[in-house]
Amino acid sequence: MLKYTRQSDPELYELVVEDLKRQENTIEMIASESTVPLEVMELSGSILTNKTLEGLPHKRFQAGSEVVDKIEELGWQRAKELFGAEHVNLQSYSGSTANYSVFAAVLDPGDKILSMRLDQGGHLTHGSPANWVSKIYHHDFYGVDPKTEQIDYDALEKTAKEVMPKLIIAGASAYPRLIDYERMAKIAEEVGAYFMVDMAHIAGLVAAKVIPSPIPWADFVTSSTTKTFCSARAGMVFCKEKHAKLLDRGTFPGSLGSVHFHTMAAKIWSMKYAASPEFRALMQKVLDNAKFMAKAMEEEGFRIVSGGTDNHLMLVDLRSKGVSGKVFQNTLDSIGITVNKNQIPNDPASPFVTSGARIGLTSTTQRGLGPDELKVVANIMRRVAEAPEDTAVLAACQKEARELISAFPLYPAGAFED
Ligand code: DSN
Repeated sequence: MLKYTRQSDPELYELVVEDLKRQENTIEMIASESTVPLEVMELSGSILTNKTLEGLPHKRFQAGSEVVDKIEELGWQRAKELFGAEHVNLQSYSGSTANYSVFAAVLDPGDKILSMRLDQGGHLTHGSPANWVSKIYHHDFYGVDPKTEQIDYDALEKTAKEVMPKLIIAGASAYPRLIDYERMAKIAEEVGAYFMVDMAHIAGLVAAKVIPSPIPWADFVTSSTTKTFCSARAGMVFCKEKHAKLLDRGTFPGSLGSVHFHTMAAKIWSMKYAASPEFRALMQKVLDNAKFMAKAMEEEGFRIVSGGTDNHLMLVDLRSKGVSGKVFQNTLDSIGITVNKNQIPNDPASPFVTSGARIGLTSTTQRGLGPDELKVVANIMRRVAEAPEDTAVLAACQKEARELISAFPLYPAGAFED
């Protein structure tokens, strides 16, 4: 692995090896993570990083584009076929810049956006006061019903009719339920708003057709290509053909510069992989494992926000255990399980402390963990939550976690031999 860096910069090389070991020894349950196939890693580090170009195929601003034009066009073909979309732009560097491309495409400063509140499951780039987007556009928010902890569509509709936003955003980073895209599209149509879905977390599940797709309902669908799509650290945006020019201009020159062909190639490889029966089976297992894990956590005395999950993640309310999300995350990390602290709806605790944790099943499912192992993980989580300062309990949990994960290699043996 990294045979040139090993020679020229051993200090940096050793740190990368250290993180490989950490990844190998960790039960990875951060919902936005996945383990990329070796081809994704290979292409992300390929010679395509050398090419500087702006613009679209056959309309570039620099020379030497004849090969990468073919690559980008291959990507369009695969992406449109995989997701059943009319138009795609594959130039986004991430899920965040995918969102910025759409804002640049359809919004003017001061325009109104209606999106899900961050502390109810939404995303920073959808209008959190902490994000620069909130300085440019006016934001109103919808959230979840306090009883069901699922999106309150009636309240959303009422707010949309009062506010008359130019853009309504669906999609979240911590929402475990399916979203009613049809209803939201109708609301958007009634108030004359564009409808955008950020499917960053669920793109792999959508590609595998194991949950419903937002593509038929939305004007724009944005995504990162990490997370359940299990590909490069990059993004993509789909839209209806009638918005194609707007989107392409919003991407370049609207919000991005030159194209990252190395990560684009990795995404394009993943479009082929995501169409395979193997990927479909993997995504079905992710769903099954998430449902199983939610039940296992309930059996260990945790409350699952909204009573379960329909996707790859769940939100766990930790209050019954008297532990904060911050302590739960840090203590689990110390014994080799990674999750992230997360606010639960109407959380009395701050985002830095939180009363909840978000747990995702993509990475563990990729490694091969199933119900037998997840039952053990849920049991470890209970013991850690109930005794986060008991060093004997933590030592026993660390040993069990390490033994469990060591039976499931991160990558095949010899994958990184030179
Ligand atoms: N959006 C953040 C998350 O869901 O974890 C980072 O990708």
